[in-house]
Amino acid sequence: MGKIRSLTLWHWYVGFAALFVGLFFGLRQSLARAGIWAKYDYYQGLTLHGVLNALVFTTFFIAGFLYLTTENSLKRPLRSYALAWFGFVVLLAGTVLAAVPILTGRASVLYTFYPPLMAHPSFYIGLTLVVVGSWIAALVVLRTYLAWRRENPEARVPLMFIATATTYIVWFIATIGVAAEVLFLLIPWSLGWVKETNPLLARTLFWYFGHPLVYFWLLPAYLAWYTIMPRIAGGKLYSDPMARLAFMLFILFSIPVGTHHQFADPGIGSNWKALHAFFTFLVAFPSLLTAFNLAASLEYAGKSRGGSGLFGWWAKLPYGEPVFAAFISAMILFIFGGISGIVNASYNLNMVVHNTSFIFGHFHLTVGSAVTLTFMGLTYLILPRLSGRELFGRRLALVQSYTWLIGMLIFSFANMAAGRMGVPRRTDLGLSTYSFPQVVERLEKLSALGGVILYASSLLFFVVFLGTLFVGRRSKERSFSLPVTEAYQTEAEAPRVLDNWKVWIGIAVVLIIIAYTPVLNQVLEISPFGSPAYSPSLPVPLPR
Ligand code: HAS
Repeated sequence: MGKIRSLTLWHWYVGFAALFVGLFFGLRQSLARAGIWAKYDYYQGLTLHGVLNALVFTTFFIAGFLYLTTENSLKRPLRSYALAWFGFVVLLAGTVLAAVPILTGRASVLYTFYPPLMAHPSFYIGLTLVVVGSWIAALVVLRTYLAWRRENPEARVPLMFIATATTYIVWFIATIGVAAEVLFLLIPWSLGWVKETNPLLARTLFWYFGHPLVYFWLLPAYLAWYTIMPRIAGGKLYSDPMARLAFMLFILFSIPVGTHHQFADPGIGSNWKALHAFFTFLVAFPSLLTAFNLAASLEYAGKSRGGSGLFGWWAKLPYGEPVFAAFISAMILFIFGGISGIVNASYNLNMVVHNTSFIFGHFHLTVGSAVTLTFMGLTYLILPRLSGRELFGRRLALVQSYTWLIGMLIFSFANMAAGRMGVPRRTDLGLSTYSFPQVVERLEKLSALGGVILYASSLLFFVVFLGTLFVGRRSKERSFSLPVTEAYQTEAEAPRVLDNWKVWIGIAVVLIIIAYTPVLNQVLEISPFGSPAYSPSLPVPLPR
């Protein structure tokens, strides 16, 4: 099992290095929008922030973490380590290829890289390699599962592996969309082989990928909340079968919903947008199941720690334990992230909030909190085990989680309020000619305050991270096993169909065909719909 240590750690080193740089540009964004520290290339900074945090950090962290959960849940070594390391090298090479043009100002296309914004070809080729690297990681997990299945033909799949595999299934189906966009549209266009590209088709393929991408981020956090958090809280998971059902529903509904990012786009019929809106409400359902299951698990934990009454258990939870502090803060923030997601998904309300700062209020509560803060909590749990050192600065880690909670509440609520007044996202407000009521100025200052608190909180995280690696007290044992939770309602009570991948993947494919055939058909019908290239960073020349 020792080989897993360096494999996971190296993925995390790269992931956290990306986060470190990306978070600085987050601070710069919030200060620039408030007019406090405005002089810099806003779009280059926004691209660095989005790509490094949302794409690079998450992919490396998740790949490293899911190797660990695969070994832990299946209780066998990966097949094979050489392939896993090869995947790491491909991921790294892709990251470097994509990062160089961003850093040199030749790929200021934001993390969604919508055409007609054009990047240097190296950016698209790098992203392709990142996707290929993640497929290799998924292949390693698949091969390990198949070997386990051969050795254990009758065994139930452990919940931790259900979560691991669901993450990669959703990811694999989703990345087919972005692979098609990049390979057939963006790379030939950026290399000058074709003069124009089709922005609507590219956006549609991107969002086929882009929405399930958010569940690729979320599901490893759910894995931690379901299979680790109840034990840390001192209890058990309320229902294993309900958790399995939630993961299977994610396979069904993560993908046929992408058009909810395109409600304002022309060329796609409102009936099909309404169908995607309907599926979006269905994809919120497994999260509602999760909220219920986890709240019940926390209630059991609080009661078994001596809490009583309707709310007395709440006070008994271990808020002074850094891992729990990070998890519970992430979960509380996700309640607001979920509510704002449902606002976004409502066709008519979306018209009010689309392309406003409400949207990044939403996604900082989701990927920026539910996911990132959970990953930080996992680091507090796992880094000492992998490094053989005790967690450095337990108090700092506690302060870090709660300042993230406070900073994010200020940041996101300020931006959601400003968004409702029409403040745009992805706009250098310092340079824009919009004029807003004075209250907006105050909200932007409040958002900057949230940004500063968040940045300070992230610095604390890096102090704990590096302190644990280099100066943490050496602990006697080094362990690669995760503290896995037991369940009150166990897997034995779960119907067998909840482990049957073929059924769920099969239904998912049918739903995707129903949701996407008419949409793609309409988009292609109004093609060719070409556009030449454009760069938002005006002083920076186009790549060709
Ligand atoms: Fe979203 C836009 C709809 C979830 C990320 N989303 C975005 C963007 C990002 C993003 C990055 O329909 C911007 C993309 C861009 O750049 O343009 N989103 C939803 C919906 C959900 C949702 C319906 N989003 C996420 C997650 C993300 C994420 C998760 C990242 C990880 N989102 C949208 C829509 C848009 C959008 C539209 C397009 C907007 C536009 O116009 O551009 C749902 O999955 C949310 C369901 C979640 C819940 C919450 C469950 C709560 C739990 C915590 C329980 C807590 C406990 C603690 C138990 C229903 C599980 C104890 C507490 C006690 C009190 C006891």
